[in-house]
Amino acid sequence: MTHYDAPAIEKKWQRCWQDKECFTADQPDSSAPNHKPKYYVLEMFPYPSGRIHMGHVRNYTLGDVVARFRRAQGFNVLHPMGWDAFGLPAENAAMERGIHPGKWTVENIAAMRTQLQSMGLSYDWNRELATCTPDYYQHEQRMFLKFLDAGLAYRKESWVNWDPVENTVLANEQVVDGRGWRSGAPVERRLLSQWFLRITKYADHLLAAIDGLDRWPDRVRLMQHNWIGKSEGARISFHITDNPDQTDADTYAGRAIEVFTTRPDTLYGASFIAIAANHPLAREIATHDKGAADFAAECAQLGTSEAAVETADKKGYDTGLFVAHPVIDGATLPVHIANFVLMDYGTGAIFGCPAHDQRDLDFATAYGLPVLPVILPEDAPDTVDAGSFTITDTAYTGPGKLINSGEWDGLDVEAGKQAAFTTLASAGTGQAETTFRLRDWGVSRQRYWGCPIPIIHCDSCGAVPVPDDQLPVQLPEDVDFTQPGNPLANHPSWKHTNCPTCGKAAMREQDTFDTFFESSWYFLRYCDPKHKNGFSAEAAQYWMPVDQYIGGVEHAVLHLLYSRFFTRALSEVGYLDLAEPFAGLMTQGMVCHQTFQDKDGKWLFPTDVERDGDNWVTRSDNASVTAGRIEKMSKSKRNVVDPELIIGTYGADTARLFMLSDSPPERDMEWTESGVEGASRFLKKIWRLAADDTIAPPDAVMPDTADSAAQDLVKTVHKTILAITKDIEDFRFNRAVAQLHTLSNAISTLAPDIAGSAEARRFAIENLAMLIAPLTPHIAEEMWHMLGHDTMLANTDWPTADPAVAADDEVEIGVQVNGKLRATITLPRDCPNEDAEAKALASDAVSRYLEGKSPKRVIVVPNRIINVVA
Ligand code: ANZ
Ligand code: ZN
Repeated sequence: MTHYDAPAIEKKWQRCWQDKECFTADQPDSSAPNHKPKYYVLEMFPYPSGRIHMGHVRNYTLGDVVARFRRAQGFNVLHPMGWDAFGLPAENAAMERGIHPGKWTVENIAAMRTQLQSMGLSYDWNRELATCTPDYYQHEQRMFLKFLDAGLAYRKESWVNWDPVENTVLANEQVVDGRGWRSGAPVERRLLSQWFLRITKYADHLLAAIDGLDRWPDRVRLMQHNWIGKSEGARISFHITDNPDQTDADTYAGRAIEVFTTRPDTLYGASFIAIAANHPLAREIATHDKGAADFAAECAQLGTSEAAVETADKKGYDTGLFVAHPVIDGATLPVHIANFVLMDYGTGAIFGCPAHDQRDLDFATAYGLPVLPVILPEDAPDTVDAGSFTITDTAYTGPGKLINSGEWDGLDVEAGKQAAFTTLASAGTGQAETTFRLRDWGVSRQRYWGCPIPIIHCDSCGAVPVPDDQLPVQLPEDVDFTQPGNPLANHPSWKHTNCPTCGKAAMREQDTFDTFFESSWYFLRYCDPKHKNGFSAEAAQYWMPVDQYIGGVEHAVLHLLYSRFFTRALSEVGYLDLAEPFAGLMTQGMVCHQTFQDKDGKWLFPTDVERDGDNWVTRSDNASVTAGRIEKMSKSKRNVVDPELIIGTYGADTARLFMLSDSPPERDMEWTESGVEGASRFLKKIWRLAADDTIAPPDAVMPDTADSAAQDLVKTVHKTILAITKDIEDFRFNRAVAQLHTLSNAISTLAPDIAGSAEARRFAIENLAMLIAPLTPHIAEEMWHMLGHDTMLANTDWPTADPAVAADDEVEIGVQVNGKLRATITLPRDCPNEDAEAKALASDAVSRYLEGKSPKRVIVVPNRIINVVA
């Protein structure tokens, strides 16, 4: 070969790695004694959309570097790949193009597998899985039934977003401005009976264990923390009064409205009670009060998402009912139905204290309710007191002293809370309570392309589990996507069956699981992908936890939390014994690209434009182009680059190298043509180094007569090994790339004809191949063979450095005088302390500070620092 022919090289080595099964993980129970420590590296598996994008390229390159590096270091590495294959896009394809979701998915998987394989990723393909196969999902049906037995799954009525035109439930993300994303119809809220997993059972545990996840990004830990959202406060009962002006009051008098609050200290400032529109009391009132019913319908259009509720104008409906204040004798508060109170948080009812809560203040202002401050700010000027302190349009939420609060006056917020607990407890109207923001996980979806929920509904026996010998419940193949609604429900025969308990005609459950169900345990399936129970406890115990998990930060909450729940729940029902699934987590940044628009504002692909001096023009007709911001690659703005095109043009190694060189993995990076060109040039350069026939043959030893420049190169190699090892361990791949550049420069600038040059360069190029192998494995393997090896570099140990050789003979160390750095001096490494002291004192800077006097003391920390006490 006369030049670096990436496509040929890459295909050759991909085939070779596969033939030699270089990346097959050893089973823990294999007969050969296996002393290797295990290392499980996992990238979040892709949804088989049909084509890989640059985000995938980045994600899988990062994982592959770790996998190849750890393998070279002597670990038994598990590095699997599979497909998160259930989900809505397949159903959309079915509706739009009449192709069966299963067929569409299988075709996409095949196409994407080929693309991934062209990247040279070191996966153990024997463990590949696709979650849409009965072979996979049958295990979740069994898991679910075990959860049901253990009380970890249950059925409950719950509110959903309902699209009245499509006749289907919508996920929160499918509700756009209160309308169905596809039909555009105003969304309604409906009460449906759905299955839930009891994640809240572990709320405290999931929260506390975050502290132990010390190899997770702080940002993700915080997000998990907030999502679980532990709130400590009180539950207070407000009793409905018998109000003579109110005709329906009698029906309600004496009944209590339970309220959850984190601020019982503000109880004296309460001016109203607000309940959610779907609170049982509100629903009861709506049955005979048209105004309440209309208001509930209006609220229903808001959708169920917290974000929608947060941003909406505060609106309410006065029920005309009153409750007695639990602490102030004779005082009453009006009861409103309000759009900002959520039914599924706390108790679905609040007491409003407008002075100290912004939402309550907005509400009180809109409806003319009193605003009584009960906390005087800590930093209030002396001239302001309980009598004169007022709140106008901003609630005060900070610390301070209680005012206008009877015997609690003068207490601070914390003491006020304690006083409230005591008063409420002795009156029997309240007690301390902890609430979590985390809710149980609703897993029912009214969709076809998901795992069927293995339940049969019988009029006499209720919800009956499908008996084990009838599992898996498989999806019917012949489904009709032309009718609106859930195809499983529309199927003429599939749903009809007999009750396993009494034998009477019964109906199958027609919902399928949320697709997060599949991704909550796939990492366990990889441990033992053929096992009849999903996975064996032994295999899971051996491989788990995942040592390094890598993926997008968009999964920082739900997927990770559900997986953390699943390992706990599966442990509880006997599958394994493990709490945390992912010991290390790396969340990669986005791949960004400049955006381009034509004169009409239409987005243009980067391949449609070219440079024209300082400007950009269209390739087709030289029309002027506006170059816009650098943004996350997205189809809508067309600022995407097709990985297949890059790999086809430059080769996978170039794509991988550029992905790694630009920025640290957790940061966003910009994809640029010049960056790709640079990576490509570098690879051509190192290929030529290996092709150079002036280097020494294998096993050549450095001659004693070697020139010092040749010896320096050897030293540089040892240093580079140490540095790159550390860089890869620390996920600083961009720094590793910079080190490789330095090394290759050192090699190419060493004069070829000096003594030891040929030997030093052979040593350096061999190590260069080994060090770059995790990053750009194909060219590394090629160089290895060009250098005369017939072993596989993929099976070769990571190079080790001799720290003595790597160490510099001289060190630069700082000299402090009375704690301040005054000078930097160069000393021979490990020189005697007396010499170090003498040289320090002799330096100009130090002698200037000593002014001829001798120092009180000199402390030498060898090779690090010298402290002079004057
Ligand atoms: C009275 C009060 C006075 C409140 C005050 C706050 C400030 P976190 O911290 O998020 O738990 N709340 C309770 N349940 C609610 C629901 N279902 N929908 C909307 N809001 C609800 O917030 C707890 C506070 O949020 C509670 O404390 C309650 O308002 C409100 F000066 O009670 B507070
Ligand atoms: Zn029955």
